[in-house]
This record gives sequence, structure tokens and C-alpha cells, in this order.
Amino acid sequence: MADYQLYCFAQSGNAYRAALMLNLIGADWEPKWVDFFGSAPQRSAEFRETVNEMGEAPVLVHGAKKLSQSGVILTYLAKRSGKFLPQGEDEELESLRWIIFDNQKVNGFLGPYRFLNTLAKPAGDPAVLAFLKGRALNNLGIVNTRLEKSPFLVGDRPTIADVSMTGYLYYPAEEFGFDIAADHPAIAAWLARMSALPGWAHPYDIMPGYPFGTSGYRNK
Ligand SMILES: N[C@@H](CCC(=O)N[C@@H](CS)C(=O)NCC(=O)O)C(=O)O
Repeated sequence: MADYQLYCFAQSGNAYRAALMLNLIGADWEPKWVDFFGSAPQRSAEFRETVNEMGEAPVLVHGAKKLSQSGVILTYLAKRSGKFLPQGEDEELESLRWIIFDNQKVNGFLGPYRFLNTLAKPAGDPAVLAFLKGRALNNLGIVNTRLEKSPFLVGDRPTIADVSMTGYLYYPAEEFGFDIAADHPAIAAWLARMSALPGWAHPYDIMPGYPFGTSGYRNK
């Protein structure tokens, strides 16, 4: 058995943060596919009792530990590996600040928007979609402005704040109906810097669930 198991699925940008981090630190890990849109185990009483009481993916299993919330998982892996770890109190607080902003207001809006736009049957209410898109674009603009000033969110080197922020940003533009990278040049340049890191991989290549409805991978 691998050192780490990750409950995840290919369409989840929330889970991608954890999968990407495991890859970037060179961890020995294996995915446990959550058939989120099919049998939906995350909704079962058993999942909530034995895996995650919050009924969410990702969940990282490491020995007897089960961790949920991608920000917690990233913090744990950074502390264990010493990689992508913010250094000192100022950096720690700054990194946490961007992780919370990301979870709530960047990928926190993009994820539900993409779900209602592409995956939900029937698609979401147009007024809800317009609200989520407006919020997401406003907040992507804030991230873009930040990345015009520094190569990574917390300065000159990548930290877990950057890993978190990648969440949904590598998924194809057609899944959103707008092109985040084309519309935000500083985000595009930062995404290129992140994808040049050793161990980087696309969500569809490292988490099962591609194509939609299967437990496969894109390039395997
Ligand atoms: N803030 C959480 C978000 C996790 C999350 O919402 N995951 C989705 C899958 S992409 C989920 O499991 N949703 C189930 C639900 O909200 O009931 C994190 O970063 O881990």
C-alpha cells in the first residue's frame, strides 16, 4: 500500500490541490476514487461516520490519520516534507490569508459555477450562474493584480497558497465558457511557472474519473 491515500475524483479542483501537492513533493500516494456523480458515497452515512463527517472530498489518509479540507491537507504535507512551506509568522499568515480567499472567493465560486455550467443536469439557473461568474471574475482580477506584483502569491517562491490557488484553473476553458488564462495575463504567466515545477501534472492525468462517468485517467 502507498504511504498516502487520497479520496478524490478528476473533476474536483478542491481535490486537485491535494493531488498536485502530493505529486510536487514526490510522495508515494494512491487515489481512492469517489464516484461523486454516480453512487455518490460522500452522501452516505457510512462515509460520514468513517471517512469525513463533512461529506466532502478530498480526504487524505496517512496511517491512522484522516485529514479533510484541502488547506489543512496542504499544511500537513508542507510541514512533513518541508516543501512549499511558508517561512516565519508573516509568511504563514499571508499564505493562510490567500488560502482562505481562494477557498471562499476564487475557486469557491469557480467550482460551483463550472459544476452548474457543465456537469449539472439540468444546468443551473441563469441568474445563479451570472452571480457566481461575476463574483469569480472579480476575485480572479484581484489575484491577477497580486501576481503582477510578485511571481508567486507570497513572494519569490511557491508556497501552499499557490498550490491551493491552482484548484480549478487548469481545467479546459470550454468547461467555464470563458478563458481565465487569456483574460488574466499575470495568472497565465503564474500558471506556466507552476506547471514548470517538477512533479506538476494536470488534474485529468492524476485523479481517476476521466472521461466523465468512468474511473479512468486522461493519459494512461
Ligand atoms: N473547502 C473544501 C471544499 C471541499 C468540497 O467542497 N469538495 C466538494 C467536491 S469538489 C464536495 O465534496 N462537495 C460535497 C458537498 O458539498 O456536499 C476543501 O478545500 O477541501
